[in-house]
Amino acid sequence: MQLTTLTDETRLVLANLGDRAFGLVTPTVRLGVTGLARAGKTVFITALVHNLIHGGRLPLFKAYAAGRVAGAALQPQPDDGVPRFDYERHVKALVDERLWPDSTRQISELRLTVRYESASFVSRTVGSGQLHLDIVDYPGEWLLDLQLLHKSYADWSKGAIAKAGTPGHKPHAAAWLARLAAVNADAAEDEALARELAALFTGYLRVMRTTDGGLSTEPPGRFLMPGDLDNSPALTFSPLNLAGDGAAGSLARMMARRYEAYKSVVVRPFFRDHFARLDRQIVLADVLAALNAGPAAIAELESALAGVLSAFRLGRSGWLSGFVSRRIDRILFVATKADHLHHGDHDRLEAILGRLVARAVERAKYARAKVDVLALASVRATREASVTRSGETLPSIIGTPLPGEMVDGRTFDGNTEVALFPGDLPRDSNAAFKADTAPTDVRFVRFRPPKLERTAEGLTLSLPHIRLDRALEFLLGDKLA
Ligand SMILES: Nc1nc2c(ncn2[C@@H]2O[C@H](COP(=O)(O)OP(=O)(O)OP(=O)(O)O)[C@@H](O)[C@H]2O)c(=O)[nH]1
Ligand SMILES: [Mg+2]
Repeated sequence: MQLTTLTDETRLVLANLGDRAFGLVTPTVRLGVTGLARAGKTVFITALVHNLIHGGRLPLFKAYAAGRVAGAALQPQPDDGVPRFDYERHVKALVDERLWPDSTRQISELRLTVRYESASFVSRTVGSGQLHLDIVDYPGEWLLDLQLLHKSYADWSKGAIAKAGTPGHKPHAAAWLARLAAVNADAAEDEALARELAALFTGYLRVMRTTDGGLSTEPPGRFLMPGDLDNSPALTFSPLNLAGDGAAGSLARMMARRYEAYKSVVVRPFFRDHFARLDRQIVLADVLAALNAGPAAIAELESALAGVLSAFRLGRSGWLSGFVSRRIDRILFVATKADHLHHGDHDRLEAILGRLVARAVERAKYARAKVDVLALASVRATREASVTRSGETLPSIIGTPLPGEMVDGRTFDGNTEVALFPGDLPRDSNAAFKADTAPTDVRFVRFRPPKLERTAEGLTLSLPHIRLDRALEFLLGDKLA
C-alpha cells in the first residue's frame, strides 16, 4: 500500500529529517506496538516501562543484566498534540488494585529515556549514553482501518456486504441487510436514511464484537471507538448495494464521499503521524482467544493481521533511503497472555503464531528486516504447579480468576485462587487452521493481575512477566551495545 498523496510523502520526509536532526542529539527509537482490540498493548507498554524503571528481573536483556543500564525515566513526549500515556494510573490499577486497564478509547504517547553505558570502550568515551524510546498507545479497533486505505468505496461495500452474508455474520447483520435490500443507491441523497443505515451497520459491528469472543475484525474502527469524532458526517455512512458509480446527488455518491472523507480525515493522518515513522515494531496477537473461538476466528485474525501489516514499510534502510523515508528494520511477532498455559506448551503457541503470520514474516525477511516470533506474558498472572488427579500428574497453573469467572461449574469471587490444568495446544500447528476441527480444548479463564511480593522494607517488586526481557533484547539490544 502506498501513501497516496504527494503532500503526505513530503511531510513524512520533513518529519523524518526533523527526527534525524534531533536524533543527532539523542538517538531515538519509535517503537510501534501493533495489535487488534484486547491484544494486550496497554498492558505490554505499562509492564515494559515498569520493569525498566523499577529494576525488574530481565536476565535476557543483556545491557540491563550486565548492569550497563544506569536508569530509565519518563520524559516529556515529543508530540505536543497527543495526550500523555497515563502510566501512573495503569500501574496503580495493576499493582495496587490488581485490575487490568480499561479498553483504550483515545490515542496517547510516552517517551522513556534510558541512560546506559556502552559496552565498547570507543562509544563509551564519545557516545551520549542515552536512548529515547517513543511509544504510542491507541484503541486496537482503529488499526483495522489501515486496510481501507487502498480500497475504493465500491470495493469496500461489496466486500462488507458479502462478509455480512456469511454464516457467522448473517444472523447479526439481518436487520441491516434487510433495510439495505429496500434501498435504491441511485435515489436522491437523504441524511435521515444515511443515519439510519449507519446506525444499523454500527449495531451489527457492535454485536459482532461482543459475540464469539469479540474477535470480529470488520472496519471502520471508529464506528465503535469514535474518539472525538462521534456523530460527525465522516462517521455517518454504510456500505450499499451499488449498480454503478451513482449519479451526482445520489445516495451512493453521498456515501462514497463520506467514506473518502473518513479515509482522509481519520485514517490517513493516523497512519501518517504514528505508523509511517516507526523504526521497530512489535505485533501483539491474542492467539489463545482465537484458538478458543475456533478455526473461523483464527482465519479472521490471520486475514486482519495480513491486511494491517501490508500497510507498513519494512526493510533495512541504506543511509540515503533511510534519510528520506524511515523503515521498520526489526519486527517481533508475539502471542500474548502466555501465562494462561503451562510453559511446556509455549513452543506450540509460538508455532501456531508463526503459521498465522507466515506471509508477513516472509515479506519482512524479503525486505531484509529482522524477524522473530515469541510467546510472552507482559504481566504474569499465574504460577505453575503439578497437580495429581486420579494418579495422573498434570502440569497446571495457579491464579486468581476474575470475579464472575466460572471453573468446573464454580463461580469465582475474585479473591480465591484455583489450580487448573489448562489443557494442551495441538502438537501439529496445522490442526488449529483446519476448518472442520473443533475449537482447541484449552481452558481459558481470565485471571486477576498477580499479587506482588513486598520486600522487608515494604517496597513492591516489579511486575512478573514471561519473556518480556527477550522481547526487549530483540527490540532494543543493539541500540544499547
Ligand atoms: N493473564 C494475562 N492477561 C493479560 C496480559 N496482557 C493482557 N491481558 C488481558 O487482556 C486484556 C486486554 O489487554 P489490554 O492491554 O488492555 O489490550 P489492548 O490491546 O490495549 O486493548 P484495546 O485498548 O482495547 O485496544 C486485559 O484486560 C487482560 O485481561 C498478560 O500478560 N497476562
Ligand atoms: Mg489498550
